[in-house]
Amino acid sequence: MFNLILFGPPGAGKGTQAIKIAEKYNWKHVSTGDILRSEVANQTPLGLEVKAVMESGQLVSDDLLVKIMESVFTNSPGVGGFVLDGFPRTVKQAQELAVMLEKIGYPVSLVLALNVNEQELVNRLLKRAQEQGRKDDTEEVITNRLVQYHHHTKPLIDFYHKVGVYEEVFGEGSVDDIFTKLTRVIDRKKNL
Ligand code: B4P
Repeated sequence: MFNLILFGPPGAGKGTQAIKIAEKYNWKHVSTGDILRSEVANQTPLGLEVKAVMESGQLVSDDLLVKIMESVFTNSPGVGGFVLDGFPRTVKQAQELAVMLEKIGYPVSLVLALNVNEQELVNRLLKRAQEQGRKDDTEEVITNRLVQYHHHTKPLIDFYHKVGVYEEVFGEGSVDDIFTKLTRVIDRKKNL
């Protein structure tokens, strides 16, 4: 089983690339952002709990995310690989993920980071705001999401460097060119 974490700041293109990667390798795409947004849209108890947090650009609590991911792994028998998109986002989540993966017997295979400069991230998210009207894509909330990223998520680079699974790809340019670069790294890792 191949466990890929697609990593990067908000707007780096994780969701965009995760869909293509999951399709190419027939792996399961797990976007915690999508899962949470669907809970909000359906007004479930979980959705009502996280709505305000998400709309302010804060991170949802580690405990909730771990529960969501435990249920994903429990309900995915026979899956050949996972593309984790948006999880883990804190060191605590990464530690909990290691415990969950130990239970299924396969560790993280690769953490692939999309490296995009900050002005480009903001431009992309503002453009998405115009196209899709996501509540967390306003200028103020984007700034907060980037602060959260630097504070809580960026330390994972060091965490996964130490594990020996971290690699980076330049995430600017066409979606297809970036996809080609990502699959080159994945194929190299798969064939090790
Ligand atoms: P996410 O849904 O994960 O939001 P994201 O980081 O903005 O998405 P991504 O980087 O995937 O951007 P995308 O590909 O769409 O999280 C939203 C919120 O959920 C968080 O703020 C948090 O509150 C909560 N949450 C989720 N997971 C959590 C966790 N583990 N712990 C705690 N809280 C959690 O790309 C962005 C835009 O760029 C798109 O419009 C796309 O079309 C465009 N784009 C992509 N590639 C491009 C390219 N090469 N060139 C130009 N534009 C490109």
